[in-house]
Order: sequence, then C-alpha cells, then structure tokens
Amino acid sequence: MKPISRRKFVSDSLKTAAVASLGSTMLFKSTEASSNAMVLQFSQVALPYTSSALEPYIDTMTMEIHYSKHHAAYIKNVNEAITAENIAFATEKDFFANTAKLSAKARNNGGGAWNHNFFWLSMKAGSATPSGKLLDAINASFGSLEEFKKQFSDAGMKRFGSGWAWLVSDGGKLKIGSTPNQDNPMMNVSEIKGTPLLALDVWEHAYYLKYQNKRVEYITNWWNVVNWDEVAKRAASL
Ligand code: MN3
Repeated sequence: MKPISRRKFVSDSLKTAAVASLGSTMLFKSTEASSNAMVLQFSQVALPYTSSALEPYIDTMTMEIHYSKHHAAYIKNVNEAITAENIAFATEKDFFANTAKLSAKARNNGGGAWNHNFFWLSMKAGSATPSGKLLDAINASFGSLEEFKKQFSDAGMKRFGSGWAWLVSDGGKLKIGSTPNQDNPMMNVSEIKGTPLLALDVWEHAYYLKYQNKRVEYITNWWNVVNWDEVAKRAASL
C-alpha cells in the first residue's frame, strides 16, 4: 500500500477536524513517521464514566477487565499490525472499507479497537428513552420502540458465538443486524452494512462474570444503560 501524500493528509486532517467538531468519534490519530509516510494509529477513548457507574447492570470488574485488558489489547495489536504490515489507509473509513485486503490480525484487532470505543460511548448511567427525531425514525422503521428493542435483542441473542448487534443507518434507512467476532458494518466484508448508530457487545467477556451463560439477562439489563443522547447525535450527524 502506498503512503498517502501530504496533500491528502492535509485534506483528511481538515475532514477530521470537521467531523470532530460535530462530536463524532474519531479513533485514529495520525503521526508523521518519515518523509510523507503516515502511520495511522488507533487510540483508546477515555471511559466517559467510572468503572462502577453502570452498576448493577454492568459490574465493575467486568468493566475494568473489558476496558483495560481486552480493549487495550485490541488497540495495541492493531497498531502493531499497522506498523508491521505498512498499512497506510488514511482514515478509519478507508481501513474498514478495505477489510478484505487486511490480515486477520489487522481486521480482528482493528474491529475490536473501533467497536469498543463506540460501545463505551453508547452507554451512560441513568439512561432515558429516545425522543424527537430519533424516536420518530425508530417508530417509522420498526413500528415501536418495544419492537425495535425486541429485534435488536434478538440480533444479539441469535449471534452464534462471539460478536456484536448493531443498529445502522444505510442510506437513511435504519437497519438491525449482527456481526461475528470483531467485524463491524463499516467493513466491506460485513453482511450488514451502514453507519453504526448503536452497538452491543455479546462476547462472553462482556457479561460472563456477572451473568454467566444468561446472555438474555445481560441484554435485557443493558437497555438500562443505553446512551440515547449519543445515538441521537450520531443519527443527526448523518
Ligand atoms: Mn468486548
């Protein structure tokens, strides 16, 4: 893969600044390694709450291990792969749009790095319910909030083994689906495609300490910590 030009870097930096100002999550930081070559690196967002903030729905120990061990490892490993394999995509969008070309290490850890940053920001203590345009869109697409929750929960329940449930916007249409492993809907290899609005981690490491094999109980309780304001912000920025 070719190193990107300085001009492209400047252009992407401006785009990054514009997106960041809308409050979206930019997960790459770019550093100039040598001449015009860019080395893209993922970074871990700071948890926007304490490890115990989502109790009793998500227990403190799970949150601590999930964030500081599992997620930190994905970040470290994808950055190693980017360096070792000279991966030179300028944006996360390009990185995931070219997933078919990536090594298993880059794909799995890149997905894990991005998905968890998105997941942490998808939650908050003291969740409310969606309202306004977001609720209108949910009602229009799924009939009701309850029906939406049922379909999204089913997507998480029916994902065999490890993976994620997603709400995405695909050309303005809301869709629910799931991905295996650390894949996400921005990947060109994904069955469900679109811009993620909400994600739920259904890997056993996300719930096993508290819920053991009861994934359904984890999912049911998780609705108590969904950050609907963040979901609305993501939908509004499209
Ligand atoms: Mn996880």
